[in-house]
Amino acid sequence: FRDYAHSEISRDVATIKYSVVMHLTATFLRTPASIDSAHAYLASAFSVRDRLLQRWNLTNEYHDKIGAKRVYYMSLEFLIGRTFDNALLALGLREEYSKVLGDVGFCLEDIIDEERDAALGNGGLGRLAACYVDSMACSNYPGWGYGLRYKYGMFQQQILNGYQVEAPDCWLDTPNPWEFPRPDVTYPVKFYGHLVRDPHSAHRYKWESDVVYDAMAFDVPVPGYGTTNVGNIRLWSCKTNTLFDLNKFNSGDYQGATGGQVAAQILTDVLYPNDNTNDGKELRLRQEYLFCSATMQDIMARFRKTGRPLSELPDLAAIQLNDTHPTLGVPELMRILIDDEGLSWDEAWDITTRTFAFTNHTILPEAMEKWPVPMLDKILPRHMGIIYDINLFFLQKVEKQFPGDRELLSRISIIEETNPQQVRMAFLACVGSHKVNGVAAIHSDIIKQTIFKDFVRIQGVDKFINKTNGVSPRRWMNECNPDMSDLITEAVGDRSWVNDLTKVKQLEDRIEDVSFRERWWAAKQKNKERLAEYILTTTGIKVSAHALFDVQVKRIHEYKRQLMNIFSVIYRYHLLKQMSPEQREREVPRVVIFAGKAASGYWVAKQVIKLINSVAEVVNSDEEIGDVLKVVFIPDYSVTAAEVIIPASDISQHISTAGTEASGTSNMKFVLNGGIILGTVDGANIEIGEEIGEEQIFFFGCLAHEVEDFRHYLRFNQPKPDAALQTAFDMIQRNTFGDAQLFQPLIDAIMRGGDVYLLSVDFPSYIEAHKAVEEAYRNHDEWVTKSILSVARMAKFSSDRSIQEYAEEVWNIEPQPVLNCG
Ligand code: 26M
Repeated sequence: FRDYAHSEISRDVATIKYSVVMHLTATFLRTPASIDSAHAYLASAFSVRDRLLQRWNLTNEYHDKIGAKRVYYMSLEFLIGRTFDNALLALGLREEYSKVLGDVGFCLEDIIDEERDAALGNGGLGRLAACYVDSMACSNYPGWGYGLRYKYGMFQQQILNGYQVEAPDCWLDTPNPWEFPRPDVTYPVKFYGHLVRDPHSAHRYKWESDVVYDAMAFDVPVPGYGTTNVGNIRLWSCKTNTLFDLNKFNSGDYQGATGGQVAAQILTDVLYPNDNTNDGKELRLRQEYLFCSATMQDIMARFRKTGRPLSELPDLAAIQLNDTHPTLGVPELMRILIDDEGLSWDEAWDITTRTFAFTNHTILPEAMEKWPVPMLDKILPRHMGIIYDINLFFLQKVEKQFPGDRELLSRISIIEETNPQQVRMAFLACVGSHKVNGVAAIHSDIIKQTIFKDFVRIQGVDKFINKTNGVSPRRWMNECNPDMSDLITEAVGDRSWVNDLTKVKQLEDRIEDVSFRERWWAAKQKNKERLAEYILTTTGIKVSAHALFDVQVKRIHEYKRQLMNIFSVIYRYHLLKQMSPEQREREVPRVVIFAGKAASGYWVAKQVIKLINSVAEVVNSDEEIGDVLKVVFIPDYSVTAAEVIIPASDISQHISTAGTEASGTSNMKFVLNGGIILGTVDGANIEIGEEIGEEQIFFFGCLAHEVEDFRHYLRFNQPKPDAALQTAFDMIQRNTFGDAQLFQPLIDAIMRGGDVYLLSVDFPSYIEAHKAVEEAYRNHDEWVTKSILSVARMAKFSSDRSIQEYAEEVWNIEPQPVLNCG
């Protein structure tokens, strides 16, 4: 047994072939006649997984043995995408598997395409969590992600008649090689019920309830690139814990006997498809609590095994809250420490606040999580009581610090005095944590000046810090852009940049190298051809890979202003129609590419998708226009689609109203792939500009500090659209893109709804910025220089840098590399 565990499974092609064939025959019951690509994928994946699980065991055994402090990244979302190719590259076995698959008649690229995305997230926040566990594994930090194993992930988007139609994401209908069920790691989670006071202690209660669900763990290995360490994401799946009601079963009521199971399943059935909105649904609250309770029980179980006193919990565990969604972890830990472990309130509170830290990802008012007190009180009576006490003690402290300031107390109270009362989860997370951070410099400043202003005064400014987001260079460069990655490897001398992005600096030495520059351009060209192919198969639209690829792909949301983009496309179409054929000939041909999902209940966002598709239909079939302008909406945007789209962009748009996009992370991905940004002075765009130089980025629009005045003005005054925007309105209203009535509400939101996102304000400078982009693109040499210089200066935006900062300034953990197998 020890021999197996401590000597690495052989890496030679013959052994790999043997293991793949064994899985084909023994795991999947295939005969040589019944092998198809689906099973070739599964067998290869299982053989890779064997190798990962061995390292997974070594990693966790080692971290336990040395008593390492671990970080637990709690997130309701992990947008993982595919794992197979990622694992092959991490293990350095891509060539070997390619050879083995070739020998049995398959092509690795096709086999990779058999895998379905793990789409357990909505967008930025979920993908960030996945990049962060990747960086923890690659940098050898002891850390785990904790999340939920949704049976249905992010819905699949179809476009029918120009409208978004949602279909369920049945990703678990085929075997999932990347999860490892752990039936022995199962915890009971209570709901509802009543409290019995402990006669011996003022703070202790017994919580009794018949409604108990079970949460069972599934472990997802996270391969570290070029290291033995393998990280872990532990996902909870919900089932009932009373297998079935024997009385009902014996009386023949089979349906009733399993009724509990049917109800329980629902808790982890489906991911809520909301992004930056909080719809306050009770089922979502129950999901959040199931998640928090199982996670806290698991962390405590691991801690108890060490035999160390409870006061040392913060020395062995750091817990990061990915937004407010896992905030019930705070009262849940308090409940365990007080009711189960018998600590005093003060001891428990000290341990809790030293353990938790909180990341805020948004300041949009509609995204702020609030739960009605009556709902919490009914579902989680003990936690409601604990939250009241947390609030009481906090307010008492503040009253002492600032005597008589009633206004202040009502502003900062965790309980909002509305009817019904609501629990402000951001305040609870803040009070329960020792550090609070925003996700880009501007965002961290804004939260200190707005939602947490009073807290800065009360708790001190040092508690509020910035941790600018980052993305994984493994997935977002090395994996998705092999040709550009080979060029970087050539400039650096080896592939070490994949785990140390500071090395891309050396690209600057190649800036004058003509052959290098040509190959750089050719790599982009090849990526554009790959995307053109993808567009053809997914939409049927033929685009020229020689046109400028202008890309906006992200969740559809008013604040992200896809509407402003499509208005500018309409205006461009108008201009082209005014031109003579000779004039049109001289224009830079352009393909405007959109993709993204709208939350199912977000009507305006869905109308924006319809408008984009209506414009696309008219423009693309206009023979006069031809290749000079094409408009494409790629359906079903996903991590895997992003891996094709992002490496192919010339310019990408990140055009949120200043102050509304906390950071953005795709902006980083585009630039890391040699693309240029057209964007507002918002989120991480600002820091990207600082790093790469203002000549490498096209900024436009008003600044965050000007927004309030514009909004105020527009509340009382009609917007004044400039001639260009008015032209776009007119064309829509003349039914150029079908029934104008469909789109009137979009125009009304600007002209009558106060233009909250300031389209009319920013439109003129947006059009000017487009002109500047076009002029720059005409100068081919200048463009290549911008592209190479940008990548060379982007080291800051590796998630490895973000994770190192969190590790040093928030979590107080250190890298613990597992030296090797053996
Ligand atoms: C809330 C309540 C109920 C159901 C779902 C939600 C919810 C889910 C996801 C709310 C917000 C969610 O995600 C927000 C998000 O993705 N924010 C983005 O986070 C990125 C990573 O920090 C930033 O780069 C983006 O600017 C920010 O919009």
